[in-house]
Amino acid sequence: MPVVTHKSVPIEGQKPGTSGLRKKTRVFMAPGYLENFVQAIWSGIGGAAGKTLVLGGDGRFFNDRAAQTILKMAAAEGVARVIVGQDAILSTPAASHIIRQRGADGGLILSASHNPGGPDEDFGLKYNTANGGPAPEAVTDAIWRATLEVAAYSILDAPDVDLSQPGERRLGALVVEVVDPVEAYADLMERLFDFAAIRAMFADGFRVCFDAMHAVTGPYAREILEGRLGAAPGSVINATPLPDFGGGHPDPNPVWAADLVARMMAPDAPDFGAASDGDGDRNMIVGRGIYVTPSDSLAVLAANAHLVPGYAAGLRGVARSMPTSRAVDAVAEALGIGCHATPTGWKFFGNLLDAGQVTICGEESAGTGSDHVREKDGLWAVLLWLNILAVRRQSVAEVMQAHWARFGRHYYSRHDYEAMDATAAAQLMDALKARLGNMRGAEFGGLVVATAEDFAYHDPVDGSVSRGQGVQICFDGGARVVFRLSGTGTEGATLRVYLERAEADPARLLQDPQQALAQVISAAESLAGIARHTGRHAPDVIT
Ligand code: VG1
Ligand code: CO
Repeated sequence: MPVVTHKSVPIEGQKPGTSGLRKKTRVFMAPGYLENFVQAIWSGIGGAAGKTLVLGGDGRFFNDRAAQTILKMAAAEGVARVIVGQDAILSTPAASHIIRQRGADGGLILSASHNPGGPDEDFGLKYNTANGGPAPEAVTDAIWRATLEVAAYSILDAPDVDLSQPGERRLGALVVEVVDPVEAYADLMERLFDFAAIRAMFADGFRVCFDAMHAVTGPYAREILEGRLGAAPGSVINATPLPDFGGGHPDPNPVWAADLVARMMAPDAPDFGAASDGDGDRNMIVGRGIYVTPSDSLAVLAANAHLVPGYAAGLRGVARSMPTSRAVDAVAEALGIGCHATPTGWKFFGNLLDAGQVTICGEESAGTGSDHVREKDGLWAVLLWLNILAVRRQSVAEVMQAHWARFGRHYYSRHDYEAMDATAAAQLMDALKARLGNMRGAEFGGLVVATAEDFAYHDPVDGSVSRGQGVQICFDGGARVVFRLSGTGTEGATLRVYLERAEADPARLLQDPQQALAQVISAAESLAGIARHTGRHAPDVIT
């Protein structure tokens, strides 16, 4: 079969970083565009000839076509073996696991995560390295530079490979190994958690509702929760992955998973509710009558992980992204273990996990994970919660109240202003940064600034420094606000405002979070002048 060379289409705009390249699907579908990025990946990783790679995605529109293109380009490049999920499906954590388990050189993951899918929505591609985690900045920068130089790409002129059944196929000299996307991952979960205890809890009548949001975790949750753990049939809803995720955003938060939250607040609610995102790396946890913020969930998991077989030896340390609430810091302090604050994005946890400095990490955006893979992992968090509940024999609400009574409560919320004019958003951030030096001691909405900084991260493992990771303003008394621009949107700019206030008074642990944060919210507005800069008077999404 001949290798042919075509002209590629240059990639313009935002530099692909943390989450790879995310663009409108039609942009990716333009002839030569996806191919430019794939050719740049080969070049950015120092050539892929002779290597073993993992390939799979979240099943969104164009997933199947993109996988065929990548396989034919891998064959032209001289890649030795590609391990690909059946029908080109792999959740992000499952792909991370297979890279590690099989000792692969890396992997290509087709996903735009929580962004909607379809011909007029979003598509994405990212590269993970041999440790199973998102490529570090040195690699993503090399790939980005290569995109600017690639003028042509090579592809094998061959018919599509049949990915519908497990087994080995050949594409020229390339071995295409099609694997069951769920099995190895489900086996890993079975090694980490006490499946017998969770099974017994389900057998006792414990009811769970898992909303797969028509995204990739459907088959995983069905096999693990209903299959291996014996949860009642129908416990997993929206379980069939659809190319457009049924028209919604596969983003597990109270806005996009409103149906699940409503079900959990109803009188006949199940005991436990959860949802996951497009590519299966995030999670939302809801108890009967109680929504658990991702920051609180991270803290509860860190405080209770020792109850579970995979973490019985205790935690080496924990890490959170800087905007994530400091609830987990309080747990780390009580446990006497280290607590790291990293920039937003999972790749920064990789070095700490590889160096054995942390065991559990998480982000306020509903990503939690551990050293079992090098990605955040939605179903893992759900199973860890279920195992903890099976051991503690308490409801989610009881676990939360006990946690707050012991560690205090960190009221927390994120306000997102989406699809804003990119220039206005940049001006808002620049104006804030210009004033950071004079903020100390100044009063905003009744709160006095204690520290104000443009967050820079000094990686304790490799010494690298990442600057400009968000404006963090802490007030006297412990309240905090963080401003940053999203790096994953595909339209205009998204401003994220993260708001936090710690409460230790036992009589004030059960307030409505938006009310408990009212003063911090008004301080944020007077600090940044969001309405003045952008004309927006309220956020689009509150989580
Ligand atoms: C968002 C979240 C961030 C997360 C990233 C990728 O980034 O805030 O915490 O790591 O998405 O998650 P941003 O730059 O839009 O704030 V996913 O589930 O896309 O892999
Ligand atoms: Co995701």
